[in-house]
Amino acid sequence: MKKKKINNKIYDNKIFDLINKEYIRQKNQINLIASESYSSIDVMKAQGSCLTNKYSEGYPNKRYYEGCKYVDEIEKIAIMRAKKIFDCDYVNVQPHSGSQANLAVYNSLLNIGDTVLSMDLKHGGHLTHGSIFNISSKLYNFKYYKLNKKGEINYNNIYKLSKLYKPKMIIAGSSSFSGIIDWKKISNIAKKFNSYFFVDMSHIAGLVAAKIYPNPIYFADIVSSTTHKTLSGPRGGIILSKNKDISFYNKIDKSVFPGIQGGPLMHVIAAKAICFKEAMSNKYIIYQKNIIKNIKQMANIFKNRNIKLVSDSIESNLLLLDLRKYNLTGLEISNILNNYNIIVNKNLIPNDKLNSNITSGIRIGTTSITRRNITPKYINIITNIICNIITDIKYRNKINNNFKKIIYNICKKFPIY
Ligand code: DSN
Repeated sequence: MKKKKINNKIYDNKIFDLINKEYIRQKNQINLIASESYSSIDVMKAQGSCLTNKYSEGYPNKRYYEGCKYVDEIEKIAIMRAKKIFDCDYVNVQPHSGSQANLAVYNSLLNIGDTVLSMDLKHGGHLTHGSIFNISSKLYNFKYYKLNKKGEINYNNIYKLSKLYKPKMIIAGSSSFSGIIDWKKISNIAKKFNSYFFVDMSHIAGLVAAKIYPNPIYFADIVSSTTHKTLSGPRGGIILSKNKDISFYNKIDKSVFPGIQGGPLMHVIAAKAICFKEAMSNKYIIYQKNIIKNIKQMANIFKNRNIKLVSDSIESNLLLLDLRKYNLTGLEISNILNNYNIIVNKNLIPNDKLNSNITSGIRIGTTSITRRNITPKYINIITNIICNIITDIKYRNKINNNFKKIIYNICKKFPIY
């Protein structure tokens, strides 16, 4: 980036140089982190706009500040578009993140100490679903369900645990589960035991928007999501619901603001609105379909090369590899792949004996490579390179420059913007 001299203004070369380096990193690396994507230029423009200057505590037409005429319009449009793509009648677009959205949900429907049943973190759950490291487990009494040996959700286990603990809330939604979650089954269990059914659909929201993954809104009392994973919008959160009464919706609004947040990030809400509009296009639907096509293609290659998947059911944006057979940890292989400019994250696998800093698995997602339109021919090449590195120690001990060059050329061929 050229250094500009702007009179009387402080120009922060250091930070802008680092931003530029990060852009070059994103351009020149194959990103397989399942929870990331590339937002559009328009989404980024909105996030870098003057809206960041505006305080607008409250909700459209009920603000604590003057000067909210335009931000009111923006928030109303964001809500209207989200209602349309997710077919719901309530949306709160203010949560600053998925974690904030989830905390707001708990804060609105639970009392401190209430019992909540969620998926075990090691089996694909999320930190904010009651991990012992997260405030949620300090505020509420979390119990956990697990996957079975085939990596499937064990609905009988959910039933039994619900019978035993009578949770006030059951949570579904996962960070590393690759199959289809049967929302109806869990919803029926929740109804039987008079529990709220809460779905965190962060990973699959783009697939749901494109109508290629079942929409949990028809079964859950309340749904949260991030807007930056498969949805490919700005970093942020939303809360959705359908067929509830106004007092239920008011409770959620109050829980977000003033319950756990102050002023909304209007620049991010504008970016969310733009992302929702993008999500209505045919191009977006094709993009989401290709995410699944590409992950299935990768899964088949791993299977053919005898690399173990935690679950054979691949119906979303991601898969999880079990590396124990190679005497490799997730930490080791993610570091080595990083040296080849292939970016993945180490990930716990069910009943992992290693801790979350080391892990026995890696998670691989196709949201980003699909966003840059990498075609099946090159997905095949990338996946086989990963397989070679996992299965052959010589590629781990010494970087193979030919592989590295291939990765570099694929990145050049498929620009991120
Ligand atoms: N940390 C995110 C993920 O990678 O799945 C979830 O918030």
